[in-house]
Amino acid sequence: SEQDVEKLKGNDYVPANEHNSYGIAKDRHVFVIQVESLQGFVINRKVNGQEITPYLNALLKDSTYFDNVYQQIGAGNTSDAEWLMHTSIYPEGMDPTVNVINGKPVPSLPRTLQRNGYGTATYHADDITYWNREKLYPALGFDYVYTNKEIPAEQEIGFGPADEVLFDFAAKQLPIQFKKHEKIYSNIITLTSHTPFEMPEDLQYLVLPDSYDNTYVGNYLQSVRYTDEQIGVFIDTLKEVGLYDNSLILVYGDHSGVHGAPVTKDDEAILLDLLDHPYNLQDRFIVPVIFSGGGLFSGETISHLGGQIDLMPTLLNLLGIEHDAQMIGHDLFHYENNLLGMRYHLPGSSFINDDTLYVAPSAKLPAILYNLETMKEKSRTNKTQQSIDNALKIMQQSDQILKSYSNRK
Ligand code: GP9
Repeated sequence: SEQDVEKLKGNDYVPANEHNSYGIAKDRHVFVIQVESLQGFVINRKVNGQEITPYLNALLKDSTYFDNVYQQIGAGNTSDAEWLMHTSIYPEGMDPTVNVINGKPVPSLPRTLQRNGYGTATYHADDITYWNREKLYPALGFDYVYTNKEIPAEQEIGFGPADEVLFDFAAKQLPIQFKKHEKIYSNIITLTSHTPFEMPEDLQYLVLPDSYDNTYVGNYLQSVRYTDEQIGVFIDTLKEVGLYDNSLILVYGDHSGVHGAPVTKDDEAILLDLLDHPYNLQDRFIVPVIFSGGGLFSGETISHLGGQIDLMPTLLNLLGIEHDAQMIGHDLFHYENNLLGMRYHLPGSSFINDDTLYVAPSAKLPAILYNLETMKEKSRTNKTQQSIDNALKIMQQSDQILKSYSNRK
């Protein structure tokens, strides 16, 4: 039951008056922007004297920024992040979740918003068959689905039209949506900052040292800088048309772009230069989470430990809306502590809690325990063993729910 999950996580509830967030965005329009490969380490960071994400950094002044939230995707990468956002149930892990649910309707954020008077639309500029989104989107129940069939095939970079084409299209849909719905939910999945991050010369806005030329990380920074600007342009559009002050906006990263060990020694040196420490698992797995919207937030940074599983409950808390099914995640405003099961990008039964990152044993390597603050190895205690057991139970509970969805008639 829900209570069991709470008990397993051993969470401490932060009283509501400390972060007065319940229902503060009631009846507002909702814009969720899931950003391809956006990692936490680029936020508020400079390279060669220039901000990597100047537009998001400026947005933070009007936002609450959660800077300690981990990616939790499985083999379905971007589509698993969409799953986590829209169900607050763990992804399957070794298979893309969409392949397990097989298109059957599931309790979801779009359905809950529809019951509360919202029209719901999702936008992604790739072919809908990538990650079987032709099954994922009906399962999640969006009213409107816009992919590369509708979004103009202009300024193609990598997999499809550049993010500015996507955002421009989404902005142009707004008046059409408002003809049919009083309140709208727009879910926008960006694409341009996808590996290998090779941007046309004229869209490389950062002036980087020569040593960054043609490196994986150098290219990554350029593509993130480009997408950051397109998010800024879209938010400016919301301001211009008078929607910003009546909207709740969530921007977050789907998963890492710089995976595992950097590709070359040059990349390693660049990361060391940028971060002042060797690139570690926290740098790799933390995704930025930014809640914004006119007049709602005052630039606070909250470091409660969280995962993508917490995005939906946090959003619904701000809207003051109840979901009609169990969510595994938490409202990030109100839970200081957390126990996050990890799988796929770390071996199954790995977890993160407030002081530990536990990497479960794999076929090749024994288990490793890290002190989460120092990222130095530490030894196993009874308490750790309890957390390992609890993390496994939480994931099993979530899997039961997933299974019940896939067995639905
Ligand atoms: C594919 C795009 C990228 O449509 O969303 O997916 P990824 O390769 O990052 O999982």
